[in-house]
Amino acid sequence: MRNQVLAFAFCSLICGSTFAQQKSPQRMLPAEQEMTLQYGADRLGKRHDAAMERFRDNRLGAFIHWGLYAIPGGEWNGKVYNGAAEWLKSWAKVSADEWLKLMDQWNPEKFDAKKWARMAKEMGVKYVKITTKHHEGFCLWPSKYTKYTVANTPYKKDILGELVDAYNKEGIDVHFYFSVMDWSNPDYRYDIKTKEDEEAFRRFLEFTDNQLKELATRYPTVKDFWFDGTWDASIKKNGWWTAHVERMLKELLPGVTINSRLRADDYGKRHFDSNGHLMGDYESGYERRLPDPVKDLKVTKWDWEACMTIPENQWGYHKDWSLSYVKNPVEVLQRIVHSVSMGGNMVVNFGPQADGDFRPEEKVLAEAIGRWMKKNGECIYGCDYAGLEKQDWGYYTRKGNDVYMVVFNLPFSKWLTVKTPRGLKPVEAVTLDGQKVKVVETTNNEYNVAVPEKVAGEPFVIKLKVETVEGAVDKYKAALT
Ligand code: H79
Repeated sequence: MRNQVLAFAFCSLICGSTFAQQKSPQRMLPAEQEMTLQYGADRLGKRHDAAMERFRDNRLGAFIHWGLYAIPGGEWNGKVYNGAAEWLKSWAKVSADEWLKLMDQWNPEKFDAKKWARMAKEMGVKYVKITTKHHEGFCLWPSKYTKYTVANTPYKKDILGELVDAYNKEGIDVHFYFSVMDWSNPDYRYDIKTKEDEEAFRRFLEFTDNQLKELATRYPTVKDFWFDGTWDASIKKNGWWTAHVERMLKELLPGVTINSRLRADDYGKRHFDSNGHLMGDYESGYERRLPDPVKDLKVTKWDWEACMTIPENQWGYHKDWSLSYVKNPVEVLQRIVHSVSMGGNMVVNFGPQADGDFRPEEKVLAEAIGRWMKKNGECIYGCDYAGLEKQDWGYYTRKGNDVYMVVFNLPFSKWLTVKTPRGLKPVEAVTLDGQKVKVVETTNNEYNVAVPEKVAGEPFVIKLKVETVEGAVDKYKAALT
């Protein structure tokens, strides 16, 4: 201890103020003081290649959580657990052997990949993220590296393969969810404390590499890998491996996108490296929550994707949704629009039943979202952060000179306030069903946009054509000085 204190005092003397910064790798350092990292971000700023543009323009996706957990649906030995259904093995303290016996009951007789793909198409999602393997370790594809796969169930068939084909035929991109943490593999470690742990975990990482290579080569149309279960100390101590996986997949599948959650750097810093730069291609930390539309505008600097459940916290099928609040279609829409308004994507989760069908509540929700997207999808697909100050009536999204006002709250005044940055002027406003809407300038860079005469009893959209005025001065602000 005394030596450490001395070392600290000595280092403080010679390094001066930079020492404090270097000691804390969490902090964003000025460029000239950045630490050298072998496994940090390999790029600064957003990717702009065609595959990434497509990822971004898609904007709306669906998550599918389907695994053995769908069979008990949150209930074990007569007790219903309200924790996430896909974590039931953990809540009910079931051994891996006992849990994996559920494979004998895996026989989803109503499963029809084409129906799933049609449902996604009708909902207006442009991509689907499928759990190839969740924490339990059960694989939806016939992996040759483990016996815990669909091939060894009464159903036998390659579910993942059927889904990839069916979604692709509908023009829907397929993304693979993959949990690194694997409760079925005895070589998995939560931490590395002994030589034996080190050896076991090395075998585990090799097994994981093999499964990932297998997925990439069996299903080469996959567009994205979304990693989960990467928070344990064992993985944080092996940041090199997460960088290696990103590189390996990108070599096998040019254009593939990878989420930040996979990554840890040389110091075990996750998502953002020790210099504060995003690792992977997009930030994936917004799970069941969203950035604040006023305070968190920093997120518009990078790509990001949020995901959310329909009840409070159920990803896999749970038999009793009455145990928590279930979002209605407008609440789901609001989260979709909120994400796009801040330059992000939104993925809405579905947890299919063990029989291969979707629960009625999910079908109703998918249809409602689909109906709205058919009318209003123009304000979602290919849209981005608009750069206008948030107003209480709803959200802005933007595509070039089209600014979309997505109205969720009708003001008593019947006017929607719009404040534009200096030099940006609205020239025309129309609803998406073609009604012309009045715009009145109330003061410099502030406008009142009329609530259209006919509005349906649901969120509606006004398209504001804007024009950039060269050399404009902010007269109002100037007058204050
Ligand atoms: O697949 C869905 C969830 O099952 C998974 N991600 C989504 C997409 C997920 N599982 N857990 N989490 C997300 C959050 C992590 C919680 C943890 Fe813990 C905190 C892991 C370790 C500490 C809770 C407490 C679980 C174990 C201890």
